[in-house]
Amino acid sequence: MPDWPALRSLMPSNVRIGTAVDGRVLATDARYRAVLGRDFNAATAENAMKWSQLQPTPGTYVWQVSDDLVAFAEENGLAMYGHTLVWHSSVPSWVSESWSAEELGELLRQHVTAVVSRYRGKIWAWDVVNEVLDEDGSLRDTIWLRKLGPDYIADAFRWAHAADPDARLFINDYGTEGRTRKADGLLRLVSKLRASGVPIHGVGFQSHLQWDKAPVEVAGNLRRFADRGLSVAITELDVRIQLPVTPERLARQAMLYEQMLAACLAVSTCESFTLWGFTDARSWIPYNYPGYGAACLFDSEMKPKLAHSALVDALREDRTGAPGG
Ligand code: 9MR
Repeated sequence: MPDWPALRSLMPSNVRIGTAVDGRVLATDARYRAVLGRDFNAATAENAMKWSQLQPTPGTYVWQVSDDLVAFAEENGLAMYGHTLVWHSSVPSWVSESWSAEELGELLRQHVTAVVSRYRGKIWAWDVVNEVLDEDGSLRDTIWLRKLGPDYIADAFRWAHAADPDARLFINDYGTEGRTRKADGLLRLVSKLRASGVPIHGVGFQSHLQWDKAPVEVAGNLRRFADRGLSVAITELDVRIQLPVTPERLARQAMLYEQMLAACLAVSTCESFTLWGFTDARSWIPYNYPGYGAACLFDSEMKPKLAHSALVDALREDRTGAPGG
């Protein structure tokens, strides 16, 4: 068994430490399962709960990978974070603009209702809508906006709430963790939704970072949302390094991981700190950013990197809450 300090045993009891989980790797890799169950107390399906995975052809749901992940989480004391109900990407090709607005709205309602109902009581929070904003803070031009108009966002929250009234409902995006125009737009959007009584409870900040670029004023930015009565969460943190990996780059990476944790712990409503995968052996980065890699806490041999010990040290020094389990 591994011999490093388990992150989950060091977290304050009111903040979860999570990671994206690749459902197919979970099924086949015992070492992956061991580290997941030991270091983390929350899990997000990296892909298994996306529409294209759950309903690749009309009317036929494929629940297996997602069900297995939820079962693993239950057996190992991990809280499940659901990702994601409404997105413009990873939608099956049969969900297209050839449907009428009314039909497409009904397909979306059915999808949200079916998925949330299946896991009612088993998922503590859902990313209800994902990446609905453009860089300038306006609504992103997607199939949903074009066909259904801007109300699709409020509708999705209402449908999700009806299907599981106890689930915490989040809006999730990238490029919003620091103070950016997009973050300002997000604040405007969630304030409007709250003012109209839409059941939205939290804001997820993905935080896909690069080793040599730090987001600006993360804690202050998160606090703006907390001040409006919303929970906040770091939902998809990783820190990609330009190859080759050097000790200096690993040290910068460790610093960024630590700064993001500190920002979360500094905001009273930050409920979870989630990484987008925990091992360099299984990360989306090399496929999407050629020339970059090594973005996770563990290397491809599942050895903890400097970033892991930086988090351990930071948590041992943190006095903001009692240790959890
Ligand atoms: O890591 C995910 C990758 O395996 C998938 O191919 C991709 C498309 O579904 O999505 C990746 O995860 C994304 C997440 O769902 C939303 N935020 C950005 C993440 C990285 O692209």
